[in-house]
Amino acid sequence: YAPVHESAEAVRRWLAERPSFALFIDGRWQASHDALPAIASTNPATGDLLAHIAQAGPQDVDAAVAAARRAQPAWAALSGADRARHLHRLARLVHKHARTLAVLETLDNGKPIRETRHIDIPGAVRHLTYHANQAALVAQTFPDHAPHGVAGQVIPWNFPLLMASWKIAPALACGNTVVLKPAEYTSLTALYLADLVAEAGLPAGTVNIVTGAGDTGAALVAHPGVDKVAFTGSTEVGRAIRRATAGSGKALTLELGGKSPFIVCADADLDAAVEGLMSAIWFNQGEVCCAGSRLLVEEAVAEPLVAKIKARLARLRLGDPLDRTTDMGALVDRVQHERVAGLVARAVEEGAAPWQPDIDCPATGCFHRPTVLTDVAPANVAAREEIFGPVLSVLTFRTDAEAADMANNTRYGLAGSVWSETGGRALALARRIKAGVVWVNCTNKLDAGVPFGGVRQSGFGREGGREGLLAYLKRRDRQQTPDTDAE
Ligand code: TXE
Repeated sequence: YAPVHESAEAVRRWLAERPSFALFIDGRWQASHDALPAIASTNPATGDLLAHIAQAGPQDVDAAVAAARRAQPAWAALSGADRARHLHRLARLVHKHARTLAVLETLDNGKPIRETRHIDIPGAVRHLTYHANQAALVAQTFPDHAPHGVAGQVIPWNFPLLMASWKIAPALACGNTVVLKPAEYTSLTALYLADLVAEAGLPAGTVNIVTGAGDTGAALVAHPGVDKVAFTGSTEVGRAIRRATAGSGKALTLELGGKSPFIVCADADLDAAVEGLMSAIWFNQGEVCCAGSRLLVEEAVAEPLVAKIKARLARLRLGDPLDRTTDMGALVDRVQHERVAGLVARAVEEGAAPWQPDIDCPATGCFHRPTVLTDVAPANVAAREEIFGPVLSVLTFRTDAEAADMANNTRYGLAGSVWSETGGRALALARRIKAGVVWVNCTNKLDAGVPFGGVRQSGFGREGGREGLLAYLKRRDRQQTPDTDAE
């Protein structure tokens, strides 16, 4: 392990070379034509300025989509083995730069270095590698399918590089080219990835990265040259994208918000459940789409479980994200920090009882103490709205039927988990939960080979595995040959 300060030095050098970033279009860095004001990217733990990133306007998006269109036929015409070689090269480069990328991600997002080193960056490598392997097999596995063409992809800020790889890897594996828009708070690792895309020798225009805020994303998804739109982010923006693409003939997948239930039965291993909760709601500061943000606990064990949660949180280390002993870092941005604090205040006004551990918390920066809300009524905002912060809402149930009803009493349906030492009971309860994935006696188990995605207002479409590949393919017309498709 390279010490954190050595990687931090590499990041400082990389940032110093480019205090302001251009756009990565057609295989090279290009200045924005639209000349919109740059966006200041800051470190949420300190408030320090990291860099200025360009805000792509309509002409820039146009140029990126045109480059992707030009590159797509040749990319699709490569053999699967050749596409695999390109993706493997990119995966190896991300692996080689993992230490630097981990520090960059931590500085830009605020999450602890332990997580970027062990989860975010290795996860991105795993995703690229898995899809490199799939690239070699796609034509064999899906002989009746062809790529959509150009994929326009918009991603959020909670797992910046990981989300970029979730989007780019399957699209490229299937023969699509890509225009990716990272989130405005956290574009730096995607820009670093652009350098690696160039170094890996991917054909110009295969991957284009346009930075900017919501307007840039809106211009991208509405662009007539985009054939497939993939979005991860808030339900509200997902709805706007669905409206904007309706009737356009574009393929669409949406991975949106959640309010996932974490159900603990009286016969559960409570200590294991507490550790599960640490991952479900306090990992990544709670900024996780599938966060187990609603604890539904059987009344008989509510008191001992909440006592154990509090004892565990009293040992949590909150603070400097670059410190390897830190468990929880800063929220991504001041706006999100205020949003979380505002929702907690509203929940308390509506009758919830708040509790926070008496642990050190930096006085400046976007830090929010882990919070447990008890006495949460089903109508309370904390039982209904995605808070996207380190805040657990506790509700109790008496029967499994009641637990299932409460679990499904939400507009979302992304994930859930059930904890019980009686296998049959856990599985029966799991089956009643309306969600894309339900874990039993574990949580947050994600893998490139396993489809992930939601139902209801958590979106539709799957990422990962066979279904994730199919999202980047369309059925070939019977008359079409593979050659005409590549023209
Ligand atoms: O999300 P947005 P925000 C939830 C979470 C969070 C809240 C607000 O509850 O507190 O949303 O976060 C781009 N057309 N999630 O405002 O706006 C935007 O630039 C196209 C949960 O940051 O959805 C960014 O790249 N794109 C979620 C991306 O959408 C648009 C993760 C996500 O930002 C756009 C993030 C538009 N009209 C937030 N407007 C999850 N489930 O993982 C914005 N964008």
